[in-house]
Amino acid sequence: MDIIYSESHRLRAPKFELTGGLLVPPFECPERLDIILAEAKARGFDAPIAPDDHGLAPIQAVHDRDYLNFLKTCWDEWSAEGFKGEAIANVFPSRRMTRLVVPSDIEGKLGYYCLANETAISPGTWEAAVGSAQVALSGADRLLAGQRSAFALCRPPGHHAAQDMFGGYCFINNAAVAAQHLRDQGAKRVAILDVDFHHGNGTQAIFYDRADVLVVNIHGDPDRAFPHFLGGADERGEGAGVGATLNYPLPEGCSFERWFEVLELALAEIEGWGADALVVSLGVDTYEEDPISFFKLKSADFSTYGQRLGRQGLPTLFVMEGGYAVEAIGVNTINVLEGFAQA
Ligand code: Q9C
Ligand code: ZN
Repeated sequence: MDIIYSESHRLRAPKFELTGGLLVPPFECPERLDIILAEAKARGFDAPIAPDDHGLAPIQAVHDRDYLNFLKTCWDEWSAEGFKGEAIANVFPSRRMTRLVVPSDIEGKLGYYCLANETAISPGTWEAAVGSAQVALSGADRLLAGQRSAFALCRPPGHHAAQDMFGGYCFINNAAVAAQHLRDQGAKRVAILDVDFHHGNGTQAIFYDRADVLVVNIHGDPDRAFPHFLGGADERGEGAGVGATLNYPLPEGCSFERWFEVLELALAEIEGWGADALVVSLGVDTYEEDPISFFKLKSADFSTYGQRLGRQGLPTLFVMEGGYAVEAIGVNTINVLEGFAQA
């Protein structure tokens, strides 16, 4: 299985994340990918391959132009204001703040486009996010060329990013960009299976009214878990997309046995729907030791479900999302890929 990877992820290196009222070193850090690559090498995977440059057009196919312009210019506008720290949003168009006009002031703009303010924008964030999307696009190209699978080792992650919103460590929705690219290059129906611990609210929002992309999420119940305001079992799509969104929220402490039963339900739905290709939003924050999540998967369980994904028999693009138990992120991620390849 080809691994696509870009060094440009290192440009995303904020100093701070706002957590529990404190500015702490971010959970989503560059070392995550170093550890995954080291494990891939140790387990006999070929050296990673740099992505091809697809430009901005396939990103604009998913995200709003004004939002992308904001991401591109945010840091410069913020620092020109004389602010000394990283760009952290502090005012939002929340309920009963209904003037949905983009402010020209950077503090207003930042809040307009932000869905959660743990995520700081720092210099290089835009370049890293674009590079991450290129990794996903180049992974999709492997499937279009007839390969059975590919691993897009994306960073920053993407599944919380919606058409015009960043947050949850995400800026450009890599899985959505890849799925749209597959559609635009000839795939008729694409399924996205999001196994990250957190609900992929951005992916769901992007495809919510569409019948050509099935979006399936298995995640911590939003009553107890980020992103809190999307991901209920009753969200099933709208308009032409009714039935093409599926949500499986699960409770705190969820065991692998239960999680795997739900994976079987999700895969039966995907089988019945009839996809040409599968995009897996691969977050390994379902791990029992993950510092910000509450499922109980053990490292061996990632091999088990990787094998099951392989038996599904679809051309499959893995797109890296979350996973914050940094010491185990390599083993858990490669267990999924190796299991898949064995099946
Ligand atoms: N106390 C992904 O896994 N909330 N994003 C952090 C920490 C944000 C997770 C709270 C979690 C975002 C891609
Ligand atoms: Zn996550």
